[in-house]
Amino acid sequence: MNISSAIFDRSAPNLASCPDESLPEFAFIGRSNVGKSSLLNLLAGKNGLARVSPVPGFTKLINFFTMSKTWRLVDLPGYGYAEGSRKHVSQFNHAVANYLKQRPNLCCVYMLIDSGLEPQPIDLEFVQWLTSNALPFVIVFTKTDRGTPATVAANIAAFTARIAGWFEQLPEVFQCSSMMGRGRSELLAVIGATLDAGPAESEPTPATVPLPPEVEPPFRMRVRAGNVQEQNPRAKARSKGARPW
Ligand SMILES: Nc1nc2c(ncn2[C@@H]2O[C@H](COP(=O)(O)OP(=O)(O)OP(=O)(O)O)[C@@H](O)[C@H]2O)c(=O)[nH]1
Ligand SMILES: [Mg+2]
Repeated sequence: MNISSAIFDRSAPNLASCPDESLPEFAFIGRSNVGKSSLLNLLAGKNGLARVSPVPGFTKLINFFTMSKTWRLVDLPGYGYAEGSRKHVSQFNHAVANYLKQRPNLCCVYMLIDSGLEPQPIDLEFVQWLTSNALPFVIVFTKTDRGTPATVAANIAAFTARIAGWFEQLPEVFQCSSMMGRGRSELLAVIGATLDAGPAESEPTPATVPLPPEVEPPFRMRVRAGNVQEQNPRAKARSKGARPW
């Protein structure tokens, strides 16, 4: 897929500040420091478009980039890293959750996972949250240049084994290394196929089985978003000791 232009549109602190809903959007989510902004730059073909940093928690707003004047890449703040006041952390988690759940032109979420790590509970929980919210997503294992091919393959196999029972058909799984430029064409093909197919084809992979009760929503992100009590009165008790994000 050819990208004729890649332009920063805006940084939004909340859903109300996002641009209009006229263009299809593809968003990057994952733990802080997993490589979301780097992957956005790789796909856009423009280093420095999104700001990259070794410091976790660097991206703090919802950042929109318009590609070829016809679709957008969206760089989201990561989860799993809390800096600053609880209020601040809660506010931007609220913004991310709102964006993911309420943006009608969001076509696909790239769920990024560090290929150098064994399955992390927080990533498994996030896959569950995406699934619970019926969001269309693909899984992208990042930083494949860092580990040996055997370690990368073992971590990917372990993660997919953990989530396999939740789906009739697993979400698509990709590998990438922004440092080595790996994975670009495969990930752009996801966008190309979605744009070609139109909205009807971008349905999420449905979960086949109800998620296990102990991991059903309220997901911690919802707890942080502060809207869970109406849905589940046990949420407040559960949120005690939850990760601060
Ligand atoms: N070795 C290697 N390092 C990478 C790769 N992708 C990103 N990095 C490094 O990982 C660090 C974090 O990258 P970012 O792209 O800023 O990560 P992020 O997910 O946007 O992080 P937050 O905005 O903090 O959530 C930076 O030091 C990058 O240079 C990769 O493919 N390989
Ligand atoms: Mg970032």
